[in-house]
Amino acid sequence: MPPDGVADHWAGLLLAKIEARTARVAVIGVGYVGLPLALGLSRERFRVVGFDVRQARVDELRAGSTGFAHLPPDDLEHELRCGLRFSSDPDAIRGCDVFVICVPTPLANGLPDLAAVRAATCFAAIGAEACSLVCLESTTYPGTTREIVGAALERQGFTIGLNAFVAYSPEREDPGRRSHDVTTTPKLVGGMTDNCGLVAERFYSTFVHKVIRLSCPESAEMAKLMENTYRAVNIALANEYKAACDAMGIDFYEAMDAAATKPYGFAPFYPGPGVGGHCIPVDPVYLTWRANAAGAECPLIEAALGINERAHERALRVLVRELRARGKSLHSAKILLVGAAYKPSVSDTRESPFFAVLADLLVHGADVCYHDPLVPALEFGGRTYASTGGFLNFDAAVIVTNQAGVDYEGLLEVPLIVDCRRSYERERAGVVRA
Ligand code: SAJ
Repeated sequence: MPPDGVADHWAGLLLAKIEARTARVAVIGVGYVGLPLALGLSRERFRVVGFDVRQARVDELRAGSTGFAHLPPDDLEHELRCGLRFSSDPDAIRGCDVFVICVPTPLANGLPDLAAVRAATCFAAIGAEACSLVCLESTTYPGTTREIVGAALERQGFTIGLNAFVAYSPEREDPGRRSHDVTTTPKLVGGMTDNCGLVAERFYSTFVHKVIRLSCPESAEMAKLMENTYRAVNIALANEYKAACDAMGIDFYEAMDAAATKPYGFAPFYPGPGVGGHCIPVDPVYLTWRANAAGAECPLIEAALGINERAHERALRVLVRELRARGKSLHSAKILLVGAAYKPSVSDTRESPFFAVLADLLVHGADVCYHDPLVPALEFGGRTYASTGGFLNFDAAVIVTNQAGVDYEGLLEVPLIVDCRRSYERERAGVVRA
């Protein structure tokens, strides 16, 4: 029987399948967001197909490899044995009852690039048959769900809120975090209609402990952008504090740690040579782009993004100053960069500030190597670099990311270390904080 409060025939049928766990669910995009979601749904005994356009990704998952250092294979291997499937064939998701879209939303030439969202939406709209729920999880600007997902389903002949249900529910996946996972992180849901919101809320409530329903997709889209823009602006503020503290001869870290003892109204952020990942440097641009298009200026957000983009210059300044103090120049100096990943305990190098620092050093004629236990090799400027094992014979090292698994005591072999991440809790000979 359809649950009470749901008048419509199709919504009731879909809810009944969701409640009974007989609903077939397609997760479109099985990367660092889609894979944990597919595993969580499979654990809840839904029949799940993980869809990805990359055949190599499908093959990797079918072979039981998550492809991420922070996601061990055990869970995947178990769910594969329980029926979790992966495919790159659109026919594999035809007729699914629920489609969840978890594809990248990068920038292209500094502007929002929704090509993957449009393609995934087409797969869902074509795959949807009698009645389906389609949820977009990718971080994007307000209006995307309605203008792209809702419109695509309407072009297929569906009536949103009657025989197709569309909602936005931002992903809150934090790679490497141990304190929360997909089931314990509160989930926002905003439906295009009341029925859409209800169906989406009931769907997520089957495996997420706390689901917060909003009045529309735009509120949920904006909430997500607020979350990540908050981080970008506060990281920029930390970078500005650091520069001011250096100029005044104040220990930034002592002052920030002290301010962080305030039990309310404050959250600590720390400086670095830049902001990496595919969230924090990117998501605020989705906000400013849409706000500007609507006639609103965002000078604070844009200034913050500029501060973060230039933060690598501070690391270079300190390195040049300290080499000069030792009678050396950057030209032909042997420099070791430590930490290529965009943050500790991950192997992801997307948008990592490592590349800005590397470019600076190469432009100045330095001979550069890198060390990152989680990033065995990388490409830059048409050249392949492999992570070095030893620390001998370097003039200086620059710690870009305080990556896990680095032998920081052994690194002290290097006569000069420019530490951009407070990798050493107390002052050490040869270590200069940038
Ligand atoms: N960073 C700083 N100083 C800081 C914090 C971060 O320079 O005080 C740098 C990091 O080194 C990194 C970049 O910013 O290069 C982004 O770091 P992040 O800690 O924000 O990590 P992300 O990009 O993985 O952000 C994710 C986001 N999760 C989702 O979007 C679901 C973000 O919303 C989370 O708040 C964040 O993880 C988290 O809290 O760890």
